Amino acid sequence: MARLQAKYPLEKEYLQAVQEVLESIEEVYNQHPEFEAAKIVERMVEPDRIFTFRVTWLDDKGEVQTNLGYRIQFNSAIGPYKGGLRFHRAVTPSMLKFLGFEQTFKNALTTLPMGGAKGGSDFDPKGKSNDEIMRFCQAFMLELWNCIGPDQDIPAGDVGVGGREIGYLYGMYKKLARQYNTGVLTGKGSTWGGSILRPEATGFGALYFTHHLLEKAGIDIKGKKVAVSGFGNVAWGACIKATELGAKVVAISGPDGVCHIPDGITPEMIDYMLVMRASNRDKVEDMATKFSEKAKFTPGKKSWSIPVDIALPCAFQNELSEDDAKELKANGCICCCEVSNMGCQPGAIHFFQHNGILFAPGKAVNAGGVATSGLEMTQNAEHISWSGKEVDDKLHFIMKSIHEQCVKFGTQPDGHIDYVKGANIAGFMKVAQAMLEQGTI
Ligand code: 2IT
Repeated sequence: MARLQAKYPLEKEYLQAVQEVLESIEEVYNQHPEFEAAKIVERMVEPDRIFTFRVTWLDDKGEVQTNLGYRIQFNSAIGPYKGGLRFHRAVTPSMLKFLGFEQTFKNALTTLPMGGAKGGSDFDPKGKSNDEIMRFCQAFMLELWNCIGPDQDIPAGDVGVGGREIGYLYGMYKKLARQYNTGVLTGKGSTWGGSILRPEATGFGALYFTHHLLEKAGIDIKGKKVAVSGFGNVAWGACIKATELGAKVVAISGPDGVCHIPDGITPEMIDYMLVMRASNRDKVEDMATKFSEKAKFTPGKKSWSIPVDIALPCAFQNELSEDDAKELKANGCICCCEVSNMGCQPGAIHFFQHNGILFAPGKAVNAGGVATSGLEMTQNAEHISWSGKEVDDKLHFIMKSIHEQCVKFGTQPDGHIDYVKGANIAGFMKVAQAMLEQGTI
């Protein structure tokens, strides 16, 4: 850690992600001198390679705009590089390095053969027209297409990249590569190679995981009040499944504030989340404007200020602070499952773990998204598409297996389950073993 801190002093998120994993695996690592001899950790913390490129495009006024694009191919020990693309104004190499590092362990947990990668751009979708989004995606792919392939590196969506963006990216890829190659991107439309349930998969998987975690603790999810943050793709899927399992989602949020929905979110409101995202306005207040009798908007507040049993951060890294964790606890919260990548600050995790609140980390909870991307790749390779039930059954099985891996590697001598340790050790052991078997490369 000291060496990495000296080398990358400004890469805060990257250092935070690495620190958490190294702390978790220290004990196990020291029991394996062969890992130490092969310098597995020193190799694992550095990406295999980073592509950085300029993306120049024309906005609706005909003015030239320039952004930076990145693809970080982090680790390919257990499969081709796999991970999403994030379009957000705050994207930096540090952010994508943390995400690529996390992705490597998450993908290992899915039981599927996928390595880790992440990419994206500092392009800000907020306020952009549909045409601008399309021109940006095309310009981005003009640089990226040569670095990716169905057996090489398979991008997908993340914050700011959903089905619409994947469509524009794929259209341009196909034109440049002159091959249909559906398996080069996941999250595609269902009529042209996309998997049924991929849009819902991250949220559905997160709720399957939460259900298993609560069940293990002897708690029924039915009737529980849930706070979700964000209103994007992940929050949307989480709201659908939470409601289906009999829980009540009473809060969603945005950069502008929180919407309190005392009687629980309705199917109409869940559908409206999609409209809100497509508008690129980035305002959760729109929900309260549309459903003024059911939802009350408070500017500047987070979902964690609403009294709930279960907190599900679904938006961005470090969105839940130690103070938020304390407020949740004071209001009776019993469980926090991180759905966003690294959604909780280290102080919040520490507080949850030492104050009897069940906590599970993003790389386990949200792995259903990339797992279903893996299922999409399989369908593409076989040139078939599975039914919704087939995909859902497989997703459920995978989430159950991830939960079991966490329990296996995270059960402490006193019997309590440390899900952070469990997820990190399970993911690490698989990648480390594969690296060892493939020699010094
Ligand atoms: O963080 C993630 O796992 C994703 N954004 C999904 C990645 C993928 O390849 O589906």
